Amino acid sequence: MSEPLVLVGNAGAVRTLSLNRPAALNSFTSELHAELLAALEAAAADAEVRCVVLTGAGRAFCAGQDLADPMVAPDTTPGAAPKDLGHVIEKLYGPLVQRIRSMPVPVVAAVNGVAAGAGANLALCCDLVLAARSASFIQAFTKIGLVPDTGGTWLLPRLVGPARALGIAMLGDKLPAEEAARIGLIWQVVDDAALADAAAALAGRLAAMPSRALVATRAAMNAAQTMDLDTALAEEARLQRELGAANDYREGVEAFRAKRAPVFKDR
Ligand code: T3D
Repeated sequence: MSEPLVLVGNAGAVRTLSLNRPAALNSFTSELHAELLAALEAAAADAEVRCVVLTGAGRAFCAGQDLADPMVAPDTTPGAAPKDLGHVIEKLYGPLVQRIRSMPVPVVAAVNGVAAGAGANLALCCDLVLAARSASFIQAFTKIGLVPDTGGTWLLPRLVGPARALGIAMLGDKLPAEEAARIGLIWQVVDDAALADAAAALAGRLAAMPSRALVATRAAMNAAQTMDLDTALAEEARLQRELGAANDYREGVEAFRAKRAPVFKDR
Protein backbone atom coordinates (compact mmCIF):
# COMPACT_ATOMS: atom_id res chain seq x y z
CA MET A 1 0.00 0.00 0.00
CA SER A 2 1.33 3.48 -0.84
CA GLU A 3 2.11 5.99 1.93
CA PRO A 4 -0.62 8.50 2.77
CA LEU A 5 0.03 11.94 1.27
CA VAL A 6 -1.21 13.53 4.48
CA LEU A 7 -0.11 12.10 7.82
CA VAL A 8 -2.70 12.55 10.56
CA GLY A 9 -1.71 12.73 14.22
CA ASN A 10 -3.74 13.36 17.37
CA ALA A 11 -2.57 14.68 20.72
CA GLY A 12 -5.46 15.52 23.01
CA ALA A 13 -7.70 17.98 21.17
CA VAL A 14 -5.00 18.90 18.63
CA ARG A 15 -5.03 17.32 15.16
CA THR A 16 -1.76 17.59 13.21
CA LEU A 17 -1.82 17.21 9.43
CA SER A 18 1.58 16.74 7.77
CA LEU A 19 1.95 17.08 4.01
CA ASN A 20 3.84 13.96 3.03
CA ARG A 21 5.58 14.13 -0.37
CA PRO A 22 9.04 14.96 1.00
CA ALA A 23 10.95 13.91 -2.16
CA ALA A 24 9.12 16.66 -4.10
CA LEU A 25 9.18 19.09 -1.15
CA ASN A 26 5.50 18.36 -0.41
CA SER A 27 4.42 20.05 -3.64
CA PHE A 28 0.76 19.70 -4.60
CA THR A 29 -0.64 17.10 -6.96
CA SER A 30 -4.39 16.64 -7.36
CA GLU A 31 -4.07 13.55 -5.11
CA LEU A 32 -2.46 15.59 -2.33
CA HIS A 33 -5.20 18.20 -2.71
CA ALA A 34 -7.86 15.52 -2.32
CA GLU A 35 -6.24 13.99 0.77
CA LEU A 36 -5.65 17.35 2.44
CA LEU A 37 -9.19 18.55 1.80
CA ALA A 38 -10.60 15.26 3.15
CA ALA A 39 -8.37 15.51 6.25
CA LEU A 40 -9.54 19.09 6.88
CA GLU A 41 -13.19 18.06 6.40
CA ALA A 42 -12.70 15.22 8.89
CA ALA A 43 -11.11 17.56 11.44
CA ALA A 44 -13.92 20.09 10.97
CA ALA A 45 -16.55 17.40 11.53
CA ASP A 46 -14.88 15.90 14.63
CA ALA A 47 -16.17 17.55 17.80
CA GLU A 48 -13.11 16.30 19.72
CA VAL A 49 -10.77 18.41 17.56
CA ARG A 50 -10.27 21.95 18.91
CA CYS A 51 -7.18 23.03 16.95
CA VAL A 52 -5.49 21.91 13.72
CA VAL A 53 -1.76 22.14 13.01
CA LEU A 54 -0.56 22.06 9.41
CA THR A 55 3.09 21.16 8.74
CA GLY A 56 5.33 19.36 6.26
CA ALA A 57 7.21 16.07 6.39
CA GLY A 58 10.95 16.25 5.68
CA ARG A 59 12.92 19.43 5.04
CA ALA A 60 10.22 21.57 3.39
CA PHE A 61 6.80 22.87 4.33
CA CYS A 62 5.45 22.92 0.76
CA ALA A 63 6.90 23.97 -2.62
CA GLY A 64 3.50 24.87 -4.08
CA GLN A 65 2.11 23.27 -7.20
CA ASP A 66 4.01 20.18 -8.43
CA LEU A 67 5.30 21.59 -11.70
CA ALA A 68 5.83 18.09 -13.11
CA ASP A 69 2.16 17.19 -12.69
CA PRO A 70 0.65 16.64 -16.17
CA MET A 71 -2.40 18.58 -14.95
CA VAL A 72 -0.36 21.82 -15.18
CA ALA A 73 2.91 21.09 -17.02
CA PRO A 74 2.78 22.87 -20.40
CA ASP A 75 2.54 20.48 -23.35
CA THR A 76 5.46 21.34 -25.67
CA THR A 77 3.91 19.59 -28.67
CA PRO A 78 3.44 22.23 -31.43
CA GLY A 79 -0.20 23.31 -31.53
CA ALA A 80 -1.08 21.68 -28.19
CA ALA A 81 -3.78 23.46 -26.21
CA PRO A 82 -2.60 25.32 -23.06
CA LYS A 83 -3.42 23.82 -19.67
CA ASP A 84 -6.35 25.57 -17.99
CA LEU A 85 -4.69 26.82 -14.81
CA GLY A 86 -7.80 28.85 -13.97
CA HIS A 87 -9.68 25.59 -13.63
CA VAL A 88 -6.98 24.27 -11.25
CA ILE A 89 -7.34 27.35 -9.05
CA GLU A 90 -11.15 27.23 -9.10
CA LYS A 91 -11.35 23.50 -8.35
CA LEU A 92 -8.39 22.95 -6.02
CA TYR A 93 -6.57 25.93 -4.50
CA GLY A 94 -9.60 28.20 -4.00
CA PRO A 95 -11.64 25.54 -2.15
CA LEU A 96 -8.59 24.67 -0.03
CA VAL A 97 -8.20 28.29 1.12
CA GLN A 98 -11.95 28.59 1.78
CA ARG A 99 -11.89 25.35 3.80
CA ILE A 100 -9.03 26.58 6.00
CA ARG A 101 -10.48 30.06 6.47
CA SER A 102 -13.86 28.61 7.50
CA MET A 103 -12.60 25.90 9.87
CA PRO A 104 -14.65 25.81 13.09
CA VAL A 105 -11.41 25.73 15.08
CA PRO A 106 -8.13 27.70 14.85
CA VAL A 107 -5.51 26.51 12.37
CA VAL A 108 -1.78 26.86 13.11
CA ALA A 109 0.85 26.56 10.37
CA ALA A 110 4.11 25.08 11.68
CA VAL A 111 6.43 26.02 8.82
CA ASN A 112 9.35 23.61 9.12
CA GLY A 113 11.24 24.61 5.94
CA VAL A 114 10.78 26.37 2.65
CA ALA A 115 7.23 27.46 1.78
CA ALA A 116 7.07 28.46 -1.90
CA GLY A 117 4.31 29.53 -4.28
CA ALA A 118 0.96 28.10 -3.21
CA GLY A 119 2.84 26.53 -0.28
CA ALA A 120 3.70 29.97 1.09
CA ASN A 121 0.12 31.19 0.81
CA LEU A 122 -1.22 27.94 2.24
CA ALA A 123 0.78 28.77 5.38
CA LEU A 124 -0.24 32.44 5.37
CA CYS A 125 -3.96 31.65 5.17
CA CYS A 126 -3.75 29.81 8.49
CA ASP A 127 -4.70 31.74 11.64
CA LEU A 128 -1.26 31.75 13.30
CA VAL A 129 1.97 31.03 11.48
CA LEU A 130 4.89 29.70 13.47
CA ALA A 131 8.13 29.11 11.57
CA ALA A 132 11.46 27.43 12.18
CA ARG A 133 14.37 29.86 12.05
CA SER A 134 15.75 28.16 8.90
CA ALA A 135 12.37 28.29 7.10
CA SER A 136 11.65 30.75 4.31
CA PHE A 137 8.74 32.12 2.28
CA ILE A 138 8.96 32.56 -1.50
CA GLN A 139 6.26 34.06 -3.71
CA ALA A 140 7.67 32.02 -6.59
CA PHE A 141 4.82 32.76 -9.02
CA THR A 142 6.29 35.56 -11.14
CA LYS A 143 9.41 33.46 -11.76
CA ILE A 144 7.23 31.15 -13.85
CA GLY A 145 5.03 33.86 -15.34
CA LEU A 146 2.08 33.62 -12.93
CA VAL A 147 0.42 35.81 -10.29
CA PRO A 148 0.23 34.93 -6.59
CA ASP A 149 -2.67 32.54 -6.01
CA THR A 150 -4.00 30.54 -3.06
CA GLY A 151 -5.20 33.86 -1.64
CA GLY A 152 -1.83 35.62 -2.04
CA THR A 153 -3.17 38.77 -3.70
CA TRP A 154 -5.68 39.13 -0.87
CA LEU A 155 -3.46 38.10 2.02
CA LEU A 156 -0.15 39.82 1.31
CA PRO A 157 -1.29 43.48 1.21
CA ARG A 158 -3.46 42.89 4.27
CA LEU A 159 -0.61 41.38 6.23
CA VAL A 160 2.29 43.66 5.30
CA GLY A 161 0.79 46.60 3.35
CA PRO A 162 0.81 47.19 -0.40
CA ALA A 163 4.43 48.39 -0.76
CA ARG A 164 5.98 45.32 0.86
CA ALA A 165 3.39 43.01 -0.69
CA LEU A 166 4.30 44.16 -4.19
CA GLY A 167 8.03 43.89 -3.51
CA ILE A 168 7.67 40.37 -2.13
CA ALA A 169 5.33 39.22 -4.91
CA MET A 170 7.00 40.90 -7.89
CA LEU A 171 10.59 40.00 -7.01
CA GLY A 172 9.83 36.52 -5.67
CA ASP A 173 12.90 36.61 -3.44
CA LYS A 174 13.41 34.17 -0.61
CA LEU A 175 12.15 35.82 2.58
CA PRO A 176 13.82 34.29 5.64
CA ALA A 177 11.49 33.43 8.52
CA GLU A 178 13.00 36.03 10.84
CA GLU A 179 12.42 38.78 8.26
CA ALA A 180 8.87 37.49 7.70
CA ALA A 181 8.19 37.81 11.44
CA ARG A 182 9.85 41.24 11.61
CA ILE A 183 7.57 42.69 8.93
CA GLY A 184 4.43 41.09 10.37
CA LEU A 185 3.88 38.45 7.71
CA ILE A 186 3.87 35.66 10.31
CA TRP A 187 3.33 35.32 14.05
CA GLN A 188 6.61 33.97 15.41
CA VAL A 189 9.95 32.30 14.72
CA VAL A 190 11.47 29.63 16.93
CA ASP A 191 14.68 27.60 16.78
CA ASP A 192 14.40 24.67 14.38
CA ALA A 193 14.70 22.08 17.15
CA ALA A 194 11.94 23.79 19.14
CA LEU A 195 9.34 24.03 16.34
CA ALA A 196 7.38 20.85 17.06
CA ASP A 197 7.15 21.57 20.79
CA ALA A 198 6.33 25.24 20.23
CA ALA A 199 3.57 24.32 17.75
CA ALA A 200 2.18 21.73 20.16
CA ALA A 201 2.20 24.24 23.03
CA LEU A 202 0.54 26.97 20.93
CA ALA A 203 -2.07 24.56 19.56
CA GLY A 204 -2.73 23.13 23.03
CA ARG A 205 -3.29 26.63 24.34
CA LEU A 206 -5.70 27.50 21.51
CA ALA A 207 -7.50 24.17 21.96
CA ALA A 208 -8.27 25.10 25.58
CA MET A 209 -9.69 28.48 24.55
CA PRO A 210 -13.30 29.22 23.47
CA SER A 211 -13.29 27.99 19.84
CA ARG A 212 -16.38 29.90 18.79
CA ALA A 213 -14.92 33.18 20.01
CA LEU A 214 -11.63 32.51 18.22
CA VAL A 215 -13.35 31.65 14.95
CA ALA A 216 -15.68 34.65 15.24
CA THR A 217 -12.62 36.87 15.83
CA ARG A 218 -11.08 35.58 12.59
CA ALA A 219 -14.32 36.15 10.66
CA ALA A 220 -14.92 39.61 12.15
CA MET A 221 -11.40 40.81 11.39
CA ASN A 222 -11.62 39.54 7.82
CA ALA A 223 -15.01 41.15 7.27
CA ALA A 224 -13.99 44.44 8.88
CA GLN A 225 -11.33 44.99 6.18
CA THR A 226 -14.05 46.09 3.79
CA MET A 227 -16.37 47.83 6.29
CA ASP A 228 -16.66 51.37 7.55
CA LEU A 229 -16.41 51.90 11.32
CA ASP A 230 -20.19 52.07 11.83
CA THR A 231 -20.70 48.76 10.11
CA ALA A 232 -17.82 47.13 12.00
CA LEU A 233 -19.26 48.34 15.32
CA ALA A 234 -22.67 46.93 14.38
CA GLU A 235 -21.05 43.62 13.47
CA GLU A 236 -19.23 43.53 16.82
CA ALA A 237 -22.57 44.06 18.56
CA ARG A 238 -24.15 41.23 16.55
CA LEU A 239 -21.33 38.82 17.37
CA GLN A 240 -21.23 39.81 21.04
CA ARG A 241 -25.00 39.23 21.27
CA GLU A 242 -24.55 35.77 19.79
CA LEU A 243 -21.49 34.80 21.86
CA GLY A 244 -22.94 36.32 25.04
CA ALA A 245 -25.79 33.83 24.81
CA ALA A 246 -23.46 30.83 24.46
CA ASN A 247 -22.16 28.46 27.15
CA ASP A 248 -18.53 29.55 26.82
CA TYR A 249 -19.32 33.09 27.97
CA ARG A 250 -21.16 31.81 31.04
CA GLU A 251 -18.30 29.41 31.78
CA GLY A 252 -15.64 32.10 31.27
CA VAL A 253 -17.28 34.55 33.66
CA GLU A 254 -18.10 31.89 36.26
CA ALA A 255 -14.53 30.61 36.17
CA PHE A 256 -13.15 34.14 36.50
CA ARG A 257 -15.34 34.85 39.50
CA ALA A 258 -14.55 31.51 41.13
CA LYS A 259 -10.82 32.03 40.46
CA ARG A 260 -10.55 28.69 38.64
CA ALA A 261 -9.49 27.67 35.12
CA PRO A 262 -12.38 27.71 32.63
CA VAL A 263 -13.41 24.59 30.71
CA PHE A 264 -14.67 25.72 27.31
CA LYS A 265 -16.75 23.31 25.25
CA ASP A 266 -18.62 25.23 22.54
CA ARG A 267 -17.49 24.68 18.99
O1 T3D B 1 0.46 25.82 -12.06
C1 T3D B 1 -0.70 25.89 -11.62
O2 T3D B 1 -1.49 24.93 -11.52
C2 T3D B 1 -1.18 27.12 -11.02
C3 T3D B 1 -0.92 27.05 -9.58
C4 T3D B 1 0.23 27.51 -9.12
C5 T3D B 1 0.57 27.44 -7.70
C6 T3D B 1 2.02 27.49 -7.47
O3 T3D B 1 2.42 27.07 -6.42
S1 T3D B 1 3.05 28.12 -8.67
C7 T3D B 1 4.65 27.98 -7.91
C8 T3D B 1 5.18 26.58 -7.98
N1 T3D B 1 6.34 26.40 -7.16
C9 T3D B 1 7.55 26.83 -7.52
O4 T3D B 1 7.75 27.47 -8.53
C10 T3D B 1 8.69 26.46 -6.60
C11 T3D B 1 9.65 25.56 -7.32
N2 T3D B 1 10.69 25.10 -6.42
C12 T3D B 1 11.74 25.85 -6.09
O5 T3D B 1 11.87 26.99 -6.48
C13 T3D B 1 12.77 25.21 -5.21
O6 T3D B 1 12.64 23.83 -5.30
C14 T3D B 1 12.65 25.63 -3.73
C15 T3D B 1 13.09 27.09 -3.59
C16 T3D B 1 11.25 25.45 -3.20
C17 T3D B 1 13.62 24.76 -2.90
O7 T3D B 1 14.89 24.80 -3.46
P1 T3D B 1 16.00 23.73 -2.99
O8 T3D B 1 17.27 24.11 -3.67
O9 T3D B 1 16.01 23.67 -1.51
O10 T3D B 1 15.46 22.30 -3.50
P2 T3D B 1 15.45 21.75 -5.00
O11 T3D B 1 16.71 21.01 -5.24
O12 T3D B 1 15.09 22.83 -5.96
O13 T3D B 1 14.23 20.71 -4.93
C18 T3D B 1 14.37 19.43 -4.33
C19 T3D B 1 13.53 18.47 -5.13
O14 T3D B 1 12.17 18.86 -5.06
C20 T3D B 1 13.92 18.48 -6.61
O15 T3D B 1 13.69 17.19 -7.09
P3 T3D B 1 14.95 16.22 -7.46
O16 T3D B 1 15.79 16.97 -8.44
O17 T3D B 1 15.64 16.02 -6.14
O18 T3D B 1 14.31 14.99 -7.99
C21 T3D B 1 12.90 19.42 -7.19
O19 T3D B 1 12.65 19.20 -8.56
C22 T3D B 1 11.67 19.06 -6.38
N3 T3D B 1 10.70 20.18 -6.36
C23 T3D B 1 10.82 21.33 -5.71
N4 T3D B 1 9.76 22.11 -5.96
C24 T3D B 1 8.99 21.41 -6.81
C25 T3D B 1 9.58 20.19 -7.07
N5 T3D B 1 9.04 19.28 -7.89
C26 T3D B 1 7.86 19.63 -8.47
N6 T3D B 1 7.23 20.80 -8.25
C27 T3D B 1 7.76 21.70 -7.44
N7 T3D B 1 7.08 22.86 -7.20
